[in-house]
Amino acid sequence: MRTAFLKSTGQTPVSRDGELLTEAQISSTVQDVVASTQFIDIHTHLFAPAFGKLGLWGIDELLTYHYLEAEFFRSSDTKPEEYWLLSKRDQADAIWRTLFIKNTPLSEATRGVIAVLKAFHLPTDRPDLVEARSFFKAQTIEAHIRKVLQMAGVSTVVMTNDPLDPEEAAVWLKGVASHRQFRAVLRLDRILCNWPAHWQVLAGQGYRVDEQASGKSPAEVRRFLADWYKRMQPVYMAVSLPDTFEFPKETTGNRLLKEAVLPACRELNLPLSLMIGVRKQVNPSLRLAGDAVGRADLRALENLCREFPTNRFLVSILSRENQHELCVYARKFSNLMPFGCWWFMNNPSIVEEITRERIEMLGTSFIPQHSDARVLEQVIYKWNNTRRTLARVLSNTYRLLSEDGRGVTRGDIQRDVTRLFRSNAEAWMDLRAPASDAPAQAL
Ligand code: FIX
Ligand code: ZN
Repeated sequence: MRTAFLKSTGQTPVSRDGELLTEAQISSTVQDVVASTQFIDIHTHLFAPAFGKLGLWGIDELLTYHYLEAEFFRSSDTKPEEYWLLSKRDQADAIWRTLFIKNTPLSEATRGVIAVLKAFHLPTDRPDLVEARSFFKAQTIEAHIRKVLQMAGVSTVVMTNDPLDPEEAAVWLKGVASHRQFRAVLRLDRILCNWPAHWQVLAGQGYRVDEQASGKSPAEVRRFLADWYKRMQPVYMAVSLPDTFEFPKETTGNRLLKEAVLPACRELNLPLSLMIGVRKQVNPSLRLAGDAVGRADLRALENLCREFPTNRFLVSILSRENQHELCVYARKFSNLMPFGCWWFMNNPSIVEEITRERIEMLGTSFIPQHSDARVLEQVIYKWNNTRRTLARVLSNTYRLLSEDGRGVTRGDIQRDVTRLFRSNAEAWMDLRAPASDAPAQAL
């Protein structure tokens, strides 16, 4: 796919590292550097092969992505309650027929499926999925993962790992071999956002906690985090927070954040990822597709960054209306790292707007994108879209710099693209491949 990316831009010859680029060379050099640099994908819902069925891939999973399910219900007479009774295969057939045959696949998510089919030289206009299904059926997951990440230009995939998800916890508790290209994250939504529904799982594992998270509970949650740190070797801890998140505010979640999670992150030298702005289940009948977005009050973030200056906060905000103030806060707090164009933000028109604003206010001191991929092959189109947009934004910025009086070399561009898509993340978390493929500690 990246070769196709290069070809699609009608390259003029690019220059060597130290030579000042002519204006005509800037764009082609940026394209070449963006296309040839391997990126780190710092937030996904993908899983290493050892997690078996938790890892989603193939055409039926691509088509039943919750972004496409939301679009399907707008263009079909099928009611959600009827759709959920269908098999995965029948759901995929219904979505293919409705969004790709009866209608033109113009949305970002439908175009993404077309881009994946094209990347594997599969037909993109067939009335059915016979050929696509037989192609994916013929793949073996380990080789397929290597191929897909190579096509996407991604060296490292950061997962989302929930120690309170029974299916996933079972894999970790058995001991799971680490994978060279996958790193773990300790996801804390059930602890920080829904303690009353989940505290008994910790109690059941021997942690002396209670429903009010009183007494020794924060210390015991800290012990739980330390135990799962040993088991998972996460590169950061993470939580998704609603648009109504406030800090400070007397809540169980905030007490656990302050007395357990933030001290644990300092002790273990881990950033905490805050993903703020989700309005959960505004339409429950759509299930995973039923979440929406709300503008958050980022003074909560300001208070956290100021009150905990030795904690590092990786931050992605869901509302477009919060993006400019996130950049302002990043200028105030160097322990705040904005990352990605998350979820409803991950559309080329908005990615362009946000990335230009970030470069204008932060230079290269931010992480422009993550894929949030839930299905393996999505990284192909999500990262191709990012490369296409970033190349345009960066070329324009270098042209402005050149006009303002400072020449640009290929070496400059390589250093900047590497910082944006690799070293900013590497400076904040230990992304080196795990020591060996020995199983993570099964305590
Ligand atoms: O909280 C998250 O990690 C979100 O990215 C997901 O919950 C969301 O469903 C998603 O996949 C968005 O792209
Ligand atoms: Zn996500």
